[in-house]
Amino acid sequence: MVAQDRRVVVVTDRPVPLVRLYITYRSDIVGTRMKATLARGWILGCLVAFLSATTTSCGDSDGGGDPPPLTDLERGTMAATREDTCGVEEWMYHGLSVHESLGILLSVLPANYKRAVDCDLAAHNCKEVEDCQKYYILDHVKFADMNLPECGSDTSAYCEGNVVKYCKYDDGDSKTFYQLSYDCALAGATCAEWQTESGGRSADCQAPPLKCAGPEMPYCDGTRAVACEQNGGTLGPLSPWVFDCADAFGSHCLVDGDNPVCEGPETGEKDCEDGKDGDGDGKVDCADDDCGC
Ligand SMILES: [Ca+2]
Ligand SMILES: [Ca+2]
Repeated sequence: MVAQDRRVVVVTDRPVPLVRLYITYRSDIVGTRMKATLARGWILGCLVAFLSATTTSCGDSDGGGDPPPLTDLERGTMAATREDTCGVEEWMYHGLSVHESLGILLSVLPANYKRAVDCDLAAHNCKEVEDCQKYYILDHVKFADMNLPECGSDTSAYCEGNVVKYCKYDDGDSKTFYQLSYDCALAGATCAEWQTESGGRSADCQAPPLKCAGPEMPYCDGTRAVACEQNGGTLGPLSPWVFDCADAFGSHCLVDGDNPVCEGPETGEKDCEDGKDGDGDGKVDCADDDCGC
C-alpha cells in the first residue's frame, strides 16, 4: 500500500513499511498560517521567476520587509505536493518522517535532491514536473562518496535530543549501512523512540497531532491536505504532515477514503460524485470523460 520510494534507500530499522508521513507547517494558528501561506506564495513566485530567468522583480515593494526564505522542508513539501498531484510519486500518504518526507531528504541529502526539487518548483505544469524526475537519477551521489559514518551491525535508529540518528543503505549495496541525522526541531517536531512489533527499537520525528482523529484519517483544511499517519508501523507515533494543494497548480483538497488527494486543472476530474467540476473544464462528474462513468 505504501509506495516504496524507488529513489531512496530502503529502510531497514522498521519492521513493517506501514509508514506514512506527512508535513506539518510551523503553526496551527490561523493568522500565522495565513501569513506564512502568503509569504510562501510570494517566495514561490519569485523562486519560479528566478529559476525561469525572467526579469520579474522580487524586490520588497510593500515596505514590509522580505519574507523569510523557504526552508528545505517547505520547498521539499511543495515539490512533493506537485509530484503527488501530478501522479509522478506518492508522497501525500505519509506523515512527517525522515524516511518519507521529501523536505527532509532534501535537507539531509541535498546533492541528491536539490536539482529535482528546484525543477519541480519551477515547473509550470505536470508535464514539466514529470520531466524533472530525471534529476533523481542523474544527481544520485553514492553514500560511499559522502563521507558518512557507517552504522555497523546495530542499525536501530535512536534519538540524541531532538536529533534522530538513523541508518540507510544505498541503492545497489544493501550490506553497508550509513548513518544519517536530522534535527526534528527543523520541522517543529520532536524525536520519538518506540519499541517495534518485533521487539526492536526505532526512532523518527514526531510532528504535532494537529486535528487528526487517528492514523489514516486525513482531512482537508481549506486547500491544505493533512495526512494523519504513523511512523514505523502500528506501534510508531502519529506524525501528521500538511500538503497545500494550492502549491500544485491551483489544486484543492479532497479526501478519498483514507487518502488525501489534490484535484485541479492539472489532474483532471477526480471526485466524480461531488456535483462539482473539479478540474474546471466545464464538465461535472460523469459528464467529464476523466470519470469514465
Ligand atoms: Ca467532481
Ligand atoms: Ca470537470
